[in-house]
Amino acid sequence: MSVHCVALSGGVGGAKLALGLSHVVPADALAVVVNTADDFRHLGLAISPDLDTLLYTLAARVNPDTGWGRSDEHWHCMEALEELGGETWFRLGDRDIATHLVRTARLADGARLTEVTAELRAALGVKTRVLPVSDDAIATQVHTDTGVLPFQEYFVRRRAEPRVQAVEFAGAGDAQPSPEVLAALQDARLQAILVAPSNPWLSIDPLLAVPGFAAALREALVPVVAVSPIVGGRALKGPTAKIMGELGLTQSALAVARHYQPWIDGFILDTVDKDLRPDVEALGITVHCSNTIMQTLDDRIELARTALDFARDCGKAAR
Ligand code: FO1
Repeated sequence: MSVHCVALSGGVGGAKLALGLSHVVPADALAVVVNTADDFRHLGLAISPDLDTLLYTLAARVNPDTGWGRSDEHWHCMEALEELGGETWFRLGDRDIATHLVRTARLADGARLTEVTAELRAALGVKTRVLPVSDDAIATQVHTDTGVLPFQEYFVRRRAEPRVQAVEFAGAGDAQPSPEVLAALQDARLQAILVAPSNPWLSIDPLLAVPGFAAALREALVPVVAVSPIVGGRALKGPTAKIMGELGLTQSALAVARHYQPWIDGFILDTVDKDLRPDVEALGITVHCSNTIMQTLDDRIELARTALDFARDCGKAAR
């Protein structure tokens, strides 16, 4: 029997696990709930970076060098934009722009982001459900030593260099999870919820900041298992460890486990962090140690299998 699974994901790191899961879980039994707080309007276009990273990865059309954007990309539009003195700090490839044009037009027609994403997914031949956490706008605002910056200004334009003091998810408190997300979490066949090794503070926290999503997660009667995005004190991708330091946290997988402790049942530590096992278990969390570095497709599939097996074995903690 197939395992019914919901995965929570940000962009590049989450997409790797989602791809692994898509190889071991039948498409109708897998839904990936994706962060939308990185979304923004740029050059008049509605850009949803994490949703697109998931779609392109699952469609085997992602740029293998960056993990975001499309493979076989051309940059004629950016070159022409530069000539015209337009803004080029956020690199939009020609093929990628087509996605943003379709999304922008469909949203202007009144379609929900979930519907547009389903249409793009169908067009790209992706069978796995890719679900924005909400159809309502959520926008990460990063409070830094140089002022409050919209997420992409902080992350791309300023290369995540300013020191982070706090992270705010504007609009999240009033946002509703989409009906599709609630249905996935309330599906009687659901057996596991997996938290991908995405940035807890920038990619997973915005999901939890949507009150109806946090409530549905708490009410789900299945094990919630997180994969650590910190391995040997370093982030698998991006500025997670840097931000942890700036927020006054120890740069270790233990701090991630503490952050997730109120709502997870199991935690996958990389083997190099096996010495942290007793400290994580002392939080009331069941621990599994395995390789979590996903370099190849086989690594992604292996970690997906490991996480599903572990979720089945670890059960639901009494809280
Ligand atoms: N990340 C960059 O570091 N530089 C870029 O110019 C850039 C452009 C871009 C265009 C489309 C897209 O879907 C993603 C893009 N990203 C870029 C990645 C993205 O902004 C971040 O990785 C995520 O928001 C964080 O998950």
